[in-house]
Amino acid sequence: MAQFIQLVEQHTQSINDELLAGLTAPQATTSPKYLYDALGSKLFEAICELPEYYPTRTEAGIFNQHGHEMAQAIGAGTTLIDLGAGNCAKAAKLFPHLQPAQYVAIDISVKFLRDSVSRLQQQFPDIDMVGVGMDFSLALHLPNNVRSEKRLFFYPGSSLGNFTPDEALVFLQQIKLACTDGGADGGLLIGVDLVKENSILDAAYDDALGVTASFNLNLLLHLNRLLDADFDLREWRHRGFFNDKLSRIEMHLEAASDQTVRWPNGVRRFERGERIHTENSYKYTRQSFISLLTKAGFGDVTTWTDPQQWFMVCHARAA
Ligand code: AVJ
Repeated sequence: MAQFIQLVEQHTQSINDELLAGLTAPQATTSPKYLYDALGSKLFEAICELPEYYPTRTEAGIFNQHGHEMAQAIGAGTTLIDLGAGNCAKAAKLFPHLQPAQYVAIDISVKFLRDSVSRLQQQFPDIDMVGVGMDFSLALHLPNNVRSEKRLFFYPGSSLGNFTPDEALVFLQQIKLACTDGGADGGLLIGVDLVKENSILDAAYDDALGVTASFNLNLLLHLNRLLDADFDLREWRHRGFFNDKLSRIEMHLEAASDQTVRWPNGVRRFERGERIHTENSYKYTRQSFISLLTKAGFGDVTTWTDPQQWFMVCHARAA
């Protein structure tokens, strides 16, 4: 049986404070982590199937094409630490190549993760598995049953893009520290979405079927539940586009009418056209990302990409 550890669930009070501060700021914002309630995680899985959303498919192609080389660079017997494991499918595909000694799946969406890990454990009964429910964006403190030898942090999907480049640097520095604390031979295997033609980026975050719109709007359902608020979803529109000055996708929810949203300890008036900024997704060039890794203290970087160079997978050593 896979072990499951639930680390410090964020207190209701601090969730409320964080949301209140964000929603009542002149430019309203919410952290992208609130996109992932149980339904949000499912909608994100659906996004990954969309024709316009190239990252998942392109990254999978890179792993299929180069998984063997990656395994050669990394070596067997790692402690594979999956950051934002979700349905654990990406890591599971690497198991035959990597043959990890232990698989540690970390995700904020606790119920979803619990189901994924127990299903995976049945499929791979011989791999020691640990599920950890935690918000690793706050701090990367791992439970002590996580092996310290040969830690390989696996951060696919270009999720690092949710951080600003400054925050990303701090986060990579934390990974680098967690690689080297105790054990040796640590490293990082990370997926990075690359800068490309604007129209391709725009479509990937505003698909014709409207799944990304649903994913974004579902945040309001989640807020209604968390805060006991009264957001009316029909009065909001999805916006998703590439901001090329800042090299990032921005997602917003835009008020379709003047309205007032209320919850027990707060109220916010929105004018028609006013937006809640719900997510950023930064895009890198190969060079800008390698220099970020180097600044964070990683070395010996190997990169793999697809023929169109839309996406990149990097391995780097903490040494
Ligand atoms: C999970 C953060 C990698 O930025 O592409 C997908 C989230 N948002 N469509 C991304 C997302 C809208 C995704 N990450």
